[in-house]
Amino acid sequence: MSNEQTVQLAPDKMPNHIAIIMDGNGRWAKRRLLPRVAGHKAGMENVKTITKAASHLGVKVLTLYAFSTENWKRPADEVNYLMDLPVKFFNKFIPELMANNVKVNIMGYLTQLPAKTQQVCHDAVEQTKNNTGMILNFALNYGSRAEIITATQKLVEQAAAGELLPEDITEDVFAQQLMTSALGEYADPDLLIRTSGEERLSNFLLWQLAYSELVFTDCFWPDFDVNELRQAIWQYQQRDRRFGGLHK
Ligand code: V0D
Repeated sequence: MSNEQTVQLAPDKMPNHIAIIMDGNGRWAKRRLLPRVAGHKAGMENVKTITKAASHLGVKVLTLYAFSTENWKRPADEVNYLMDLPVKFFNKFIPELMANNVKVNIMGYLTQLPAKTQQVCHDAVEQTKNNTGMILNFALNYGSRAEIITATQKLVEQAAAGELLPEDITEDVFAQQLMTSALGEYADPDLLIRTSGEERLSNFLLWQLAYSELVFTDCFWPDFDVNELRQAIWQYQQRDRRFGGLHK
């Protein structure tokens, strides 16, 4: 990867919402003959680096896929370590999030997480709720198909109560039931980045990524630095976004 040079970005074409699938922590560790959890720890440190960089670049929302509903299939000790990362993250980084005016949002099926993980997530949202800068949006125990099913269940409940007719269900009405509705006008990512060479969505934001630009890099997440971020944004800025139409 050519991350020696800093690419020139167009300030008027910055993506408002960047979503990242933070892949490759285990492979980063393996390459260094370290245990997988050392990769997760380095990955967590990099969340701080990229949060700061994105905030300084003027990004409005940074969504990070931290733990999927499928990650429970990993060995128990690895899952236990992962569940402690939000605690470690906030103990270490809350002052910096405050200094950078970053507001934390968390989406996912949080009630299935250990009580202490839920508590620290709740505390972080609470402590940063009056910050007016970038939204740092963690997807935790998140799965996109489950999110779409939950949204559908809520709409069917409204319909069964006689509060909603089939023809009332528009894209906007449906999107209001998704977890990203908390992000308001920036609910849909402009740019999705997946690190570590895999080129698939893995049940992440299937509805919301309908018109997003996708950028894949071979870089492992702990090595994905500010210059890698700038290069991904540069790629985004070279593309011609059409949103299904013929012209912007
Ligand atoms: C491990 C790379 C930050 C991906 C980043 C529970 C895999 C490091 C958080 C975090 C994880 C989550 C919620 C929150 C604050 C911080 C995190 C997990 C994994 C899974 F409110 N990094 N991080 N959570 N990794």
